[in-house]
Amino acid sequence: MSRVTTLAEFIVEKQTDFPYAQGELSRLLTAIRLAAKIVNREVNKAGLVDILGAVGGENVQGEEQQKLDVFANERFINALENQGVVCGVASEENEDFIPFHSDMAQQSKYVVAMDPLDGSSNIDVNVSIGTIFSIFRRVTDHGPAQLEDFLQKGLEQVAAGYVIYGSSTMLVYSTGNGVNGFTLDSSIGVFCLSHPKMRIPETGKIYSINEGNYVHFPQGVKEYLKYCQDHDPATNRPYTARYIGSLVADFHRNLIKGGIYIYPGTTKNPNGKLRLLYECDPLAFLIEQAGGRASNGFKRIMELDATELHQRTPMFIGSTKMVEEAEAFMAKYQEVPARS
Ligand code: AHM
Ligand code: MG
Repeated sequence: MSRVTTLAEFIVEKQTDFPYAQGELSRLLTAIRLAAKIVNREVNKAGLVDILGAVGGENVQGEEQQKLDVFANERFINALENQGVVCGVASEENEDFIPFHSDMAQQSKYVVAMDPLDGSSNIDVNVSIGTIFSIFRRVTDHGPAQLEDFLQKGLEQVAAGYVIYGSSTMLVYSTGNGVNGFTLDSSIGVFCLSHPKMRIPETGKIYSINEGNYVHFPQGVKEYLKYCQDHDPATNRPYTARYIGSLVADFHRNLIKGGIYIYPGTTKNPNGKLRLLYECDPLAFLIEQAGGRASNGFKRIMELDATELHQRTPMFIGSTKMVEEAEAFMAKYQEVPARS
């Protein structure tokens, strides 16, 4: 039997990449790993809990049912707070960031921005969902986290990753030295290295976008979609459309197979829907680490200024050549997004 590398072993091995971190980043990743397993356990029984909780909204223990995204948020925050590995967390679920006050937390070097359960509208229909996280080194000296610790450019990320709760559960992350994917062996509760050194194909055949919003799209996106659907065997067109509506799942598929995911600005929402700090920046970090590209149609995602915790941005992300093609259409029709 070939030797299996567990995520725990891998994190310790890679600790030497960050000699200045004195194990802090490793402990942080360990906290995320633990929370991911707990959330995975709940996600897997989501349908069952719904049935049990259908009468009066309580489960068999008489506990009030919690929405899974709230549960995931609490688990990740608790894991990070209990380990004292970050001085604060910003989450999609909380309007303000949460500063931590323990002695250890106040001394720690990092903050985490996260979407604890992305695509949660898909839970009820048994479609893959995910957790996305981004790790920054704090800019303040010590004490509980401050807003400026979070409002950093994506370029400043120390690490980023996601967990996909799908047909199997995977944790995919990067500390800036390539991207590695670990699949949870649920029989032993251990994440095992299954996708070492992930690379996105330079080009692909898949485009992912919510075409239902077509009428509101900028002209550049409309023209690019026409291009995707044109018949041209030399460039493998027409491409194929795949859209789950669960960002992590759409991203994960395109990372492995090659493709482009677009959530553009629209006439109704010029900055699109996705959030810069905990959805776009971490996935941009990963895609670049895997050899791909991410922009708002004009500018690299990781170079965008962060001015608000829940700021939105259009996003074009995936195989380098496909993103460049889409950007060329955007440039041709020059519709610069509201925030650039
Ligand atoms: P959420 O953070 O409220 O779950 O919303 C984010 C989700 C992404 O997972 C997905 O890619 C996108 O919203 C889908 O949006 P739409 O339904 O507009 O296509
Ligand atoms: Mg989300």
